[in-house]
Amino acid sequence: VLSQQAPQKDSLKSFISTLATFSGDLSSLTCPSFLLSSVSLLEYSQYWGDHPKLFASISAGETPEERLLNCTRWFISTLYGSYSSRATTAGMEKKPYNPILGEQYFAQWTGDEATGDIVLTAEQVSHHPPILGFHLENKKAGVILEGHCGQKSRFAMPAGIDVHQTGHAIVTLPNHNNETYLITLPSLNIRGIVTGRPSVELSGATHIVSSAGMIASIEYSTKGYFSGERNSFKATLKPLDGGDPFYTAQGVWSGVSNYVDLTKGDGESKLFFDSLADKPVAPELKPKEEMGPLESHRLWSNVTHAINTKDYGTASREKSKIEDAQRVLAKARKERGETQADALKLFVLVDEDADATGKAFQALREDLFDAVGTKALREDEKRPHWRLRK
Ligand code: 0T9
Repeated sequence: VLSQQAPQKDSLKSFISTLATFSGDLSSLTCPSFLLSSVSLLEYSQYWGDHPKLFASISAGETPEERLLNCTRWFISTLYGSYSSRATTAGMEKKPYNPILGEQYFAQWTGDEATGDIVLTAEQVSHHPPILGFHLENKKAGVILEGHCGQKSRFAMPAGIDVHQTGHAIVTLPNHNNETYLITLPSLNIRGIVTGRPSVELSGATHIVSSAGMIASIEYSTKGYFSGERNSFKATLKPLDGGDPFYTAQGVWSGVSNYVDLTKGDGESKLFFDSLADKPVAPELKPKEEMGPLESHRLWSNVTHAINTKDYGTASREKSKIEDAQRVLAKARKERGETQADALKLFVLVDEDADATGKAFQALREDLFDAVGTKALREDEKRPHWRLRK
């Protein structure tokens, strides 16, 4: 059903025909104005922290099995914000701003005595191709999450887009002898473009490999294969040495899921996570006047104001100003013989094995390879990583 007004229908039609010649870089897509969002993609990194209690709970597990279960639950809790919240609240997925190189986003969640605070630092670490770096830390609980992500996309018939995420996330627990978890990022499909109401579905799998020698494999189903519902998943937690699974969890990541402790033998199914009851917690941001010129809200504020007042002419002019200034900077950088990484203020580019986290990553990637084969982390992962500057 084409639910849009006539002018929107026209722009939607021509948009869909341009999709057929789509190059693979989503950031270069020109969308009809009703599909323009007024947030920067860099801000999406805040979904990692939107369940602060579950984030803190990762280190609270008494055994490595329990910590892997808590890590899996926390990860499942981030999916609603990341992949479903925009389509749920705004009615559709919209195209965020393509962050500029070195763009910054800071946020914080203030917890209570027991939970501790989370501090989020994010920076656009590459513009060609677009890659964002993120770092979240709860010092009190002893949970660090860091990683980077980019996207590779292709047009998929009929009028959908398949998105593969490059990059990964790593959880480190300093109070558990630096126990480390490598998390692979799910693939997604953008559906509903023809009807003018794009939304995201997850496909494939996420693997969480822990340095304690165990793995959680989360499989997504778009067709309701597991439960007949949208956004279903099924997770199996087991030792890497081929032993029996110790937990399973399944259900709907944007709704209710349950888990079973297989070591108990009673098969009793308990509540795992209820996304409808346990809503995302919005982080605190500093006032815009106190933000630096590279911080997303301040940087894009003219474009945001224009989009929010539906003044799309001004929006596109203001956006071009930012992009033109970027081209000038990129040219000057090239002339000085500098790389993109030289322009970063918060993160640094390091060799994969430059530090303990990098070495842990390499070991976990080998474990993952042995456990599930090549597809989980592809060759494009064998490249330098970004770390928060010390
Ligand atoms: C990292 C996340 C990522 C970013 C977004 C594909 C997408 C950009 C990348 C992968 C976060 O941790 C998780 C969630 C959603 C992903 C976005 C969904 C989406 O549609 C956009 C792309 C760039 C578009 O905006 C395409 C335009 C579309 C709305 C109309 C066809």
